[in-house]
Amino acid sequence: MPIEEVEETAEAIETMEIRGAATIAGAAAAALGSQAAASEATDPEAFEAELRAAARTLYQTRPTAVSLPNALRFVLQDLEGSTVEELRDTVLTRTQKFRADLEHAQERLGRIGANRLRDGDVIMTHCHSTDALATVEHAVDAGKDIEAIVKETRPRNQGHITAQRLRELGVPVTLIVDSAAHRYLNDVDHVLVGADSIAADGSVINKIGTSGLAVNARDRGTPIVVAAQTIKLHPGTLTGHTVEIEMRAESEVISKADREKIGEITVKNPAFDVTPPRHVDAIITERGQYPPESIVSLMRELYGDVDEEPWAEPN
Ligand code: RUB
Repeated sequence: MPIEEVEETAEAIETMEIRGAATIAGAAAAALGSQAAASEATDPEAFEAELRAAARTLYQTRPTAVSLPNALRFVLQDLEGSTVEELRDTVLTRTQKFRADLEHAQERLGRIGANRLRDGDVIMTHCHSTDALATVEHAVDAGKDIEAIVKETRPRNQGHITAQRLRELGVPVTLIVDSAAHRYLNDVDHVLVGADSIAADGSVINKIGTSGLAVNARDRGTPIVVAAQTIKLHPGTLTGHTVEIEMRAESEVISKADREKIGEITVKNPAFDVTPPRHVDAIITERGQYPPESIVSLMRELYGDVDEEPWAEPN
């Protein structure tokens, strides 16, 4: 049985108290570490079964951000050790390494992404991405004046978090409703977004509305830049799997009272969408900047031989 901390982390991810692909990955790795530290298993098989069960609880929370299974895989794949103590040490060491790597990767990505931003540039953001904001933070630290037009990002308004973080960095912010994006793209030098998953063909899966924004940006000739650490690369897409798009509750879109007033309707609430590579100018990772079509080479190098689900029960 997973420990309470694992259950609580899973619940917090599912309800979006913990949200955003990088943050979800860090929290999931930490929860696996806690499971290992607290385990009272007396034999290696029982210990590994506990870890797999904890990983499955975390894995089932949100389906689109591949950083979550990538984190679980980093910790669990080919566990080394023949005693419970050795296995525990392996899990704890990997958990710490994963979290440290996550932080370093974002820092490095931020420095690379900041090179694209010039003094006086205006960016447009969608949703709240810590990877995207890392690039702004580094540009600001380098003394560049950056302004931001922030889309509110219905239905959960993650744009409000972005606006607040940008204000903390001293960046002037204009908040707009999502449907005003096209109107303001002429005033923007870069659209800057994050990613939940990146597919082998360079498609970017991110918060619903990203693909429409990218189409509008193409129409206006505004470059669209995706800031995404390599834990956002989806290894399953190398073997033909597609990325599952999470559907969320209709209550995020409309209140019960409004829905009843309108009458019989269907409400759909997909949380993410797919932006094809032809609408993306660059993907910035901690390993450098890539045209979307060439990201597959990096994906093969980093994830070429992954075990797809080390948390599945052995047959
Ligand atoms: C978050 C979202 C973010 C990515 C990248 O969606 O789409 O753009 O997760 O974030 P939600 P980060 O709010 O539904 O989790 O760069 O922080 O990993």
